[in-house]
Amino acid sequence: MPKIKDYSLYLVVSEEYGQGKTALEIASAAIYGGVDIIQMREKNKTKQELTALGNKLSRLCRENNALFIVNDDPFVTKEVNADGVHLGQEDIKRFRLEDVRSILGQDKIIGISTHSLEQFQEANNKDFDYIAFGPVFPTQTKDYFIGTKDIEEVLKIAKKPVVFIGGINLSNISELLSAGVRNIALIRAILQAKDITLETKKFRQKFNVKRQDMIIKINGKEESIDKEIKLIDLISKKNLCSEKIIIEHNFKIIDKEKWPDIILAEFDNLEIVSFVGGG
Ligand code: TZP
Ligand code: MG
Repeated sequence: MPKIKDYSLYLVVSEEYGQGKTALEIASAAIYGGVDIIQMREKNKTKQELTALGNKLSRLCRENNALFIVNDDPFVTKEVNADGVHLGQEDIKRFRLEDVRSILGQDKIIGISTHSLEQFQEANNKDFDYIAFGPVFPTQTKDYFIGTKDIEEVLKIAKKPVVFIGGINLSNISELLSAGVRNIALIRAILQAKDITLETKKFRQKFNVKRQDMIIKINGKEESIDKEIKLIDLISKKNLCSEKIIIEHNFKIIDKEKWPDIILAEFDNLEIVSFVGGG
């Protein structure tokens, strides 16, 4: 199963473009608006600052069912228990992909930036979990852009999710979507918006597909979880010890043997009671 779902809205957060807002403020406003993935891309922070911020962003994303990716550094990624790392072309000269994989393990996401069809082809044959391709449009971050001419070929040959990036805004996103693009990464179009939540919602609406998650209540609190997830899979995703919990689904206690049969639906009510002890 790909670790990045189709129609992901991916926000790259750098305080330097945030017009005075902190990374945490930006990320929470964007998550509230419907962003699926947050990347911490802070080029001017010390390792200590990155770890402190990374821990907070990691928790925020986990609590809100968003993925959290750390730019540049697999060690910080591991330390803050992020979902993955994003590497640039320069980073893969510093780190061997095999080493990054063994630092992070199979379950974590390793993404890579590519800036040409050749780089894309190379990355496509390696152990990356997603590939960013761009800049597709002019952007202040880079002094060049690739344009949209290679998008068709990229999508045709892609063996993993592709995230398009660079100069994407509400006016040009439709061109990408009609070309078959599924995942979009943004910096300025969201960071420089007055109302980050509202702007994110506008991008989300452009996808014109429902989010692939739904709201259910767990112990009285609303949570966003994967659509049509099985109860048993939710339990393992939450790292709950099945020996030490009792589950009430829509006000009925469910026997453990029945957990694999229950598919959760929007607005379901779950009570998960943990107990300690045992023999
Ligand atoms: N890599 C390719 S383009 C880019 C990066 C990090 C910057 C994208 O920023 P913006 O503001 O969305 O153009
Ligand atoms: Mg980098």
